Amino acid sequence: MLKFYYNPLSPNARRVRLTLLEKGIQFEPILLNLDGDQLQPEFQEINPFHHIPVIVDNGFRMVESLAILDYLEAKYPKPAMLPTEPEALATVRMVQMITANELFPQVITLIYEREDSPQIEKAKQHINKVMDFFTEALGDSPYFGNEQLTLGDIVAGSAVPLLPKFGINLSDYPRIDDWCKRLMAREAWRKTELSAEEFEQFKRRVRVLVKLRRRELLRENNNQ
Ligand SMILES: N[C@@H](CCC(=O)N[C@@H](CS)C(=O)NCC(=O)O)C(=O)O
Repeated sequence: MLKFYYNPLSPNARRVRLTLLEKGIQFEPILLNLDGDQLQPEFQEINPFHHIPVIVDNGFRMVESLAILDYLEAKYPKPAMLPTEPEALATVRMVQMITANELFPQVITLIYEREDSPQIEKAKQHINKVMDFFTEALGDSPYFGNEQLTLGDIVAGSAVPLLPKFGINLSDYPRIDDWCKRLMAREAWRKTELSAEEFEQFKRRVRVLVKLRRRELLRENNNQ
């Protein structure tokens, strides 16, 4: 059976978990606490970059959530979650990459930086830009690029619904707000949603991981 290395607090792992649930793929969940267990040699052998999510399917090991989603789509094509029409496919890809490259780093800033830091206001302004872009990309469609749920919804839908918890009001973006409500009504989203306590735990875990990452970078730079 497909093995899935994950932690329920991880938004990147949630992308994969949502896809597995939406496609009805059977899997064996393997929990990583991310308390240092990801740095142990046994896990580094599975992922030398010590990240979750990872899947192992029929002995084939995959890291990087977006690559895993493509694999799952190709290997388990029903229900189809990638449109084939060029503009629709491009919309899905843009939404995935913008979530990963433009939105997610700003969410990390909101979690990590002090409330009075000028970085917070900058992060919020950038997030507003992303929301404007997403509003245009969604247009009148119920989902990004399609009438049915796509891998764009999976990726953006693991991050955008968290924004109100950071004081970003989605009612300023009515189409995105409706889209979020549409997602939250789905069983896969309800099953993987974080409780208030888990959300606090997630923020604490992010702060620790960012600190560790910064220390690691500093050590690498000093060794150069
Ligand atoms: N680009 C990777 C990022 C994965 C990632 O950053 N995972 C975090 C959890 S959300 C992690 O495992 N962190 C542990 C660590 O950095 O040691 C992906 O999309 O899969």
